[in-house]
Amino acid sequence: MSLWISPQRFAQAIAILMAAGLADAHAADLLVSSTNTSQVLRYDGNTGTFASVFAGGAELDTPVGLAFGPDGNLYVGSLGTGQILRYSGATGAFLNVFTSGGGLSEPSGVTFGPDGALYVSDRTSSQVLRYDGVTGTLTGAFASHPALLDPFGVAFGPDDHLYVSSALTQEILRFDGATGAFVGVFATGGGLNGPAGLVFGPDGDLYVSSLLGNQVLRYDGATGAFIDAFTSDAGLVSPYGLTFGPGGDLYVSSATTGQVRRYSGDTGAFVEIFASGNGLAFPTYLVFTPAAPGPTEIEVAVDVKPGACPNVLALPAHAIPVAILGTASFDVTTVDVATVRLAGVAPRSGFALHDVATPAEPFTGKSKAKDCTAKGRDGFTDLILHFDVRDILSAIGPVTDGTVKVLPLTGNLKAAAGGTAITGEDVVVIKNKRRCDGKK
Ligand SMILES: [Ca+2]
Ligand SMILES: [Ca+2]
Repeated sequence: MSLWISPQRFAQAIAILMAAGLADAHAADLLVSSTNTSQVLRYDGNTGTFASVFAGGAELDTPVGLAFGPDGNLYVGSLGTGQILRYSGATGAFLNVFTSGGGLSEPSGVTFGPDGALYVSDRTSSQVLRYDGVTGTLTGAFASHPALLDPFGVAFGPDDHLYVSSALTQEILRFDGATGAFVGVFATGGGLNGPAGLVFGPDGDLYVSSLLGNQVLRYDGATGAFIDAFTSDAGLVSPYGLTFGPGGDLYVSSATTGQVRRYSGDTGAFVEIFASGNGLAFPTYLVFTPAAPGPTEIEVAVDVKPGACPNVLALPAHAIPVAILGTASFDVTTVDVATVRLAGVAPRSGFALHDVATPAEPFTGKSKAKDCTAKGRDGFTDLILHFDVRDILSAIGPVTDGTVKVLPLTGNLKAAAGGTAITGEDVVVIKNKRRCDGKK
C-alpha cells in the first residue's frame, strides 16, 4: 500500500524538510517501551525531555515492539497478554486489541511491510506471523525455518525482503518479502551475541543490537558482510531496540541501565544519554512518531524594487526587479524559479542570488502604498527576478496615475525541497502624467 513509508524514506523526507526550514522543532517525539513498568513513554524528539506516559492502561502488559501503521496509529506488542494493541497515534488513547491468537504467544518485534500488512515475531513459536494491516486477521505464519530460533527484531530491507534477528543462533536471517520463503543467513559474526533489534540506516547498512555483547554491530546492507562494531562505549548495557532519528543519529535503548542513548549516525561516537528516568525501566523497542504533514503553502517575503519604498512604477518602464527575500527559516535557493509568477506573469529568463533587502512584515495583507520597507541587506540571500512591466500592466487591468496595486506572487519549491507552494505579495504605486491604461 502506497501510504507506507520506509524508515529510510521517512528520514530522507525529514532531512529535506529540515533543509527547507520547514520541519517543526517538535515534529517528532520518541516513544519507548518501558517494558518493566508496562508503559510506553513519550520523550521530546529533539531534547529527550520527558513528555508523558503515552500508553499504559490495564490492557498493556510488558510492552515490546512498536510500529506506526499506515493509519497513523501506534501498534504495540503486549508480551504479557500475547496481543497486538492499537493506540491513537495522536493522543495515545487505547483503541482496541488489534489482534491476538493464531499462534501469537510472545510477540517481540513489530513492523508493517511494504504491502501494508503487519508482521510480528513470536518468540515461543519462533515464527514471524503476518496479519491483515487493516482488519488484524491472521493471514498465516509468514516466515519460519529451523534456523530461526527465538526471533526478536523484524525489519524490511531496501530490497523489500524481511530480515529477522535469530537470538539463539546469533544470526540475521533473510526471508523473501513476498512469499516468506527462507533466503538464507544474511549476517552473522563480528561478536554478535544475542541479536535483538535491527534497523537499516540512512546509509543502507544494517545495524544490529548485540544484546549480550553490549554493542551495536554494523553489516553491509547489500552483502551482509560484517563492517564494524559501530558503538564501543561501556555505558551501553543490554542494547535492545534501535532506530535512527530525524537528524540522522542512532538511538539505542540500554535496557539494563534504563536509558536511551544517542550516537552519532556518522561515526557511532556516543553523544549523550538522550532519555532516562520518569519510570523508564528496562526499555526495549523504540520508535519516533511520524512528522506532522508539512505545510501546504509557505508565505514568502516579496520586494518589488528592493531598497525602495513605496515601490513607484514610473511609466513607461520596461522591466522591474522583484526579489523573493530569504530569512533564517527560508532558503531562497529552494525556490523553483521556473514556477514563479507575479500577478500571473512569468519572469524574464535569468535570476540572481544576492543579499539586497530586508523583509517588510507581515509578508501579506498589504493594501497601502507604504506597506513596504526600504531596508537593505540583512545577511540572508535573496532571489532577484525581473518582470516585463507591460505584461504586468495588462495582467492587472486599467490603472491611472496614483493607482495602488497589490501584486500577488505564486510559485513552488523545487521538487527536491518538497515542491511546496509559495505565496507572497508586494504593493506598487503607478506614477505617470498621462493615462496609462492603454486608452488614447
Ligand atoms: Ca521595495
Ligand atoms: Ca536579504
